[in-house]
Amino acid sequence: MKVEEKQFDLEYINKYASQMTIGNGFFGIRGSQEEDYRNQVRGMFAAGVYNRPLGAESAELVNLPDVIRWEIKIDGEHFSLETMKVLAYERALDLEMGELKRYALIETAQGKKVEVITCRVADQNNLHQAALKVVIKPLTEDCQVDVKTGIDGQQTNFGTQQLVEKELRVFGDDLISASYQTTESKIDIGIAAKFNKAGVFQAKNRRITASFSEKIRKNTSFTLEKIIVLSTSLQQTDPFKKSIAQAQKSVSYTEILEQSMSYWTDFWHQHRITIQGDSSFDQLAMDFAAYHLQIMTPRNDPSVSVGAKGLTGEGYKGHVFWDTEIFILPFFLYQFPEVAKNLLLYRYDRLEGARQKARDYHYQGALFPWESAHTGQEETPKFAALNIKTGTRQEVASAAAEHHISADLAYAVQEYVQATEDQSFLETKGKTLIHETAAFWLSRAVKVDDHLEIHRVIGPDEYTEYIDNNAYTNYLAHYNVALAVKYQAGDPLFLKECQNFLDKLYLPVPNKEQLIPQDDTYLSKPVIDLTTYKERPGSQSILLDYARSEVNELQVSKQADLVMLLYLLPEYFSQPIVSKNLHYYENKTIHDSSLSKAIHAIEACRIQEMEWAYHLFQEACLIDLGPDPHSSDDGIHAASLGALWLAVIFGFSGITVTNGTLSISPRLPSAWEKISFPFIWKNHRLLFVLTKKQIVIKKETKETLPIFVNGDQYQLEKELKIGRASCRER
Ligand code: IFM
Repeated sequence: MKVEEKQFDLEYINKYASQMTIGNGFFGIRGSQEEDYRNQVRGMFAAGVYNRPLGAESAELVNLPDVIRWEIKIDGEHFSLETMKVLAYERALDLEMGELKRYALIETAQGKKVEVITCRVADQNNLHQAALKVVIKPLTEDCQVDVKTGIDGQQTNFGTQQLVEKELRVFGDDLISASYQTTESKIDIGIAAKFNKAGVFQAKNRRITASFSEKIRKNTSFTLEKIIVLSTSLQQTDPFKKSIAQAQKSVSYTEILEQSMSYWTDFWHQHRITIQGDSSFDQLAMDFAAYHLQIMTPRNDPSVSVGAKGLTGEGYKGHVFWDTEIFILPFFLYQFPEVAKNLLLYRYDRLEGARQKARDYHYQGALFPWESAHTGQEETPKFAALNIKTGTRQEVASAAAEHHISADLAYAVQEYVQATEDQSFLETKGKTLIHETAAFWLSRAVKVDDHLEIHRVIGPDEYTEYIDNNAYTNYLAHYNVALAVKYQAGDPLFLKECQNFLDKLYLPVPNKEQLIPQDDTYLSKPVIDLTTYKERPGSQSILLDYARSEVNELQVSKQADLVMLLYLLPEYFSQPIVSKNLHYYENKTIHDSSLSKAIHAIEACRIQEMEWAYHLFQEACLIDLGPDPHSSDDGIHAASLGALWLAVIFGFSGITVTNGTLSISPRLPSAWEKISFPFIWKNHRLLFVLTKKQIVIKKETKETLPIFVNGDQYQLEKELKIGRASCRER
């Protein structure tokens, strides 16, 4: 269970930094190299620490002061993987231990061979803490070692300074500390670092450093440990004092590593999807996804949510999208239901921002921001990057028109309530979320003759802007309003209006070719050959040949849109319709968003095109783990990692959860012998073990649980074993 970097390559430096992030849902520290290299982007982020810098139109997840830089000199020569002779090199993020470790054997200019090992680990119990270590061992001759490290407030978000330095202090000869405040959001940050040796301190230009010098004899080691404590005023009063107090009683690197190992051992034991089959890469991809989902998501803090890059980079300014509720939340819902609830509470607590946005656009109810940060107000930048040829900026229309997010949240509330039967949440918060979002749709629809339509929206496919009757949006809006009726979320007059909406809203149905139109005009637009663009998914290379406005007039989808609808509401569409539409829309979809391929894979599973499904799944696995050197430079693709989990559970394992009922109908790809995974459903912890010949479902609780297997209903007591006869062979 390791993500490995076999050789140092500057071209991949930022991709590995994102992949090899350590963290614990409270903070993330990018897996950057300890030394400075050209174009390397360092990063430490804490959930919810956003700031809107002066003159900026939206808040950014603050790139906090750097703590991981080690400036190492051996006999006065700067340690560098670029300039020194490297005899051996290996770096790996060990997912079983949560530790990132680098081994380098170098030869100095004087011909001395020296081992340099650096490692770091995030504390999983005390979430404010991380541990770092460097071990330097001369193998051939004695040498002089100098190491400098510290807390570096010169760190910026791509040049934008977010923090004001308040105080720098040292304590004794082994503790340095720094206090900062974000410039606009006024969040206080305290960072302290405790060493296992006495250092010489210096503070200059927003940096506080500690230097250590020793003469090291051949075959003995210089070992320096640095325990970091990070506190913020979001959780604690006087975070500066708290970080110092905690650092003063901090423990050793080994102790933090041991508790991290024990945490991850338990995590893998309780929550791992295990795949036995031809390719060990599939298992690695699933472990990578689960590891990142776990470190990107706050464990017990409803005041923060998950950004599109988790806590691994500055991409999308750390903003929260529909990615969280539709792609990431299900992993938590079926593994850690309390965490899923917290993600919904984050939205509930920002209802006022959503109400305000609805009012601003002259609608009723709650229109959630397309991009959200700490306040709950809309954070989507109004314009994309400057086109340096034309000097113009393309408008980002998502805030104004990508309204499906409100229905997506209502959908997630229903998923949560269905899986947990948490009546208390439904009564106190869920119904309000459903009511407010339904009220938005009532005001959003327009009357056309005797029916209602929804005009000028952007569906999930962001290449088609301001279109009418996007099927995804209309169906999800309908679903949202139907939930209001189901739960009687409103007074009789409101419920009557809801019923009228449900009766009158136009829902696109299959045409005579069995195609559901993605929107009113999509199917009448010209079709172009997408082969070259589909060969480079995620690159948006079509925009080099066509202007956005031209793409808008073609049958070209950026990402799963109609197929997303098929995925979310499987009970609405028959297999032949799914098949026809999946084939059609796959040919029109470039997959320029990472939220796409895994969803198409799930639908391919549902029509039992297993080789195709597996191919799409494997391609989705490559989004962060593939050979493209820059695909994840500014952070991993959080929703895509969530979608991989969805693909295994709702695609290959064939789980469906509709109308409060759990069903399974597995269809393993030929490359897999067996998969097993835990799944929490209505407070029962289930364990599924699936092979091509047998389905085994186990549970520990006493009460009987009804479950559908391959269409037949069973009563699950302790264990259910269903053999070959009722397993569909594929
Ligand atoms: O939310 C997504 C959107 O669907 C496509 N563009 C990227 C966003 C953040 O991941």
